[in-house]
Amino acid sequence: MTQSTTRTTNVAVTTDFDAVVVGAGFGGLYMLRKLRDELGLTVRGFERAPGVGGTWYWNRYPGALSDTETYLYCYSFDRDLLQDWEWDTRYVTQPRILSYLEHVAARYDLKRDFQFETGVEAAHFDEAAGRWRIRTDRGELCSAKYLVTALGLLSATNLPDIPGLERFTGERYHTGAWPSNVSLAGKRVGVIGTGSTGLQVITAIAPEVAQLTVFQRTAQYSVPVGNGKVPQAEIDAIKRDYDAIWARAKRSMVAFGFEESTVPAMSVSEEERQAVFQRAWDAGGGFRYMFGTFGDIATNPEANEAAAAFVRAKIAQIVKDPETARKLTPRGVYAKRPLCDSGYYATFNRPNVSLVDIKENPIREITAGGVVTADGVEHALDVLIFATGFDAVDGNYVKIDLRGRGGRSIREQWQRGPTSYLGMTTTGFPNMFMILGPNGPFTNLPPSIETQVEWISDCVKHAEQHGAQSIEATAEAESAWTATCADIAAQTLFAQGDSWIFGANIPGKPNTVMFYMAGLGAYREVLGGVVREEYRGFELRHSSNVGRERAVAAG
Ligand code: FAD
Ligand code: NA7
Repeated sequence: MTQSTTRTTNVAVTTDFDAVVVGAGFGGLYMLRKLRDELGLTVRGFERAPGVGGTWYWNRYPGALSDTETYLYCYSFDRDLLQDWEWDTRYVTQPRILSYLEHVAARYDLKRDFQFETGVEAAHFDEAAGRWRIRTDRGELCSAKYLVTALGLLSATNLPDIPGLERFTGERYHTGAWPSNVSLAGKRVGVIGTGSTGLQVITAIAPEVAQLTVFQRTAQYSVPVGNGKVPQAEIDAIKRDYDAIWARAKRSMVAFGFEESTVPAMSVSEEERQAVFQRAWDAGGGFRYMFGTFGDIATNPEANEAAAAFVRAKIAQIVKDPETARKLTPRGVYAKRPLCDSGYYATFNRPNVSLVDIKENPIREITAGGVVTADGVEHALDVLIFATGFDAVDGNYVKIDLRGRGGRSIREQWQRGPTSYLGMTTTGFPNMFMILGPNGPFTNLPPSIETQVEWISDCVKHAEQHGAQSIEATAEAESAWTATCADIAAQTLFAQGDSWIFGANIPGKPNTVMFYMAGLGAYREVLGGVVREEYRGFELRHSSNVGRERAVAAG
């Protein structure tokens, strides 16, 4: 396949590849391996970070932990890799996940084709040539027939625009871009944000800091994560049964490994309901609590309220100060990404931890020495931590000057909210594939990433076998997929949850569906059907522009 290098009259070097992959997290690493080692393409990877890992490179904050159980927070594509990976805790911390991904990169010799510390700044589709013209932030130019973006769906950090932010003279960090050498011991620390990340960092640092002030905008429902050592016999049993475990996970809805309930919450007695919630609380895991207890917590308001009330009662039991307990108690629907923690609510019983409810008492400004709230109090701080999340899903896309046919930019394409066909392609952007693009599955992500990488690889193979210059989703297919995702989401309570899942966390961002919520099993069936129907919803074009093959329109 093609690879050439030419020096132009400018300083830039132009290099032509079959494919460019952007991002070196779970998605980009596996994609590069598939395209290079299985399809035999010439591939160049670009990654802004100095190393591999993606999420697990950037999120080095204390307490960073996957809340998918260890045995399913990994790749399944290589049985030997699965057997060789040694782990011993139910959940896996950031340093372990990072070393796992570094091991993967070394094992398959992936780093030699990645260029690190290099951001992709622009990618334009050249219609005449049927190639992507790519520019990096080092001023390099290259071209590729295929562009695969594995930019991460929780990767573009969200730093809120709070008055005075730049005046703060202490240390300031965002959890999603955490440096390696931070010491918080003995310092006065403030944390803004109480999402999944906030809960983790707050719980982890409370014992070591002098004073911790938590600025909470919305109280959260959270259950224990239940981390701890896993007995060797259990690990051995998992490794023996791995094929069946992965097959089940890939057929399931959220792919977290537990048995998903189909029992309606209100079909059992109050006593039985409480016992089911208690068992899930004891076992640990936010997704287990939402999807393993009853089948309708995320869809039926009455069931949802029962699950929420159980957590509220736990907060009342755990938190000693009634005023703090009141502030920590969520009142609304239980419909954000389900959270779990390692003792979050109990952390507020510590004498060095205080809670400021910034809905009742908003942040007025940030000063050189701390945070001033509406009541006029200045909370003096040495360190201010933003655990304020991400511009999720499309955040990294709209930062790139990404242009498809007719020079249309992705920002124009998605001005009313990001859309896709199958979570991986968008019409007018030929030969471009997104890993975890908008309206992909809402699950434990590595199995969804693997599903998409394998599907993309097959799709590229199909286009190559047909001698196509390009393959592209039709507008009809994309509209139909968007409508399907919206219909499914409308049957859930998530739209009421005001979170990144619908883009509701970023001021001014259109509030739209960003996930396919019918689960991984259903998603895989859809993908299989598309392939069986000769890539239904895609159009192949050939260089002469004659003999365009139009696949059967999406149904
Ligand atoms: P990422 O790992 O986000 O990698 C994307 C990479 O693309 C980044 O390294 C970024 O630097 C790079 N990039 C972006 N734009 C450019 C550009 N223009 N040029 C060059 N490089 C670029 N998922 C779960 O399933 N279970 C969990 O328990 C879980 N816990 C999480 C905890 C935290 C704190 C966070 C932030 C996320 C968590 N996730 C979890 C989601 C997690 O992001 C995914 O599981 C997975 O790691 C995503 O992999 P990825 O390769 O798609 O993207
Ligand atoms: P989240 O879940 O988006 O949480 C962000 C938190 O920051 C949340 O408590 C927000 O409050 C708060 N926030 C956001 N903007 C502001 C402003 N302007 N002022 C005060 N507080 C603010 O991000 P996470 O990093 O915790 O988790 C994201 C995902 O990554 C998570 O689901 C896992 O999948 C991993 P709000 O609730 O919006 O009122």
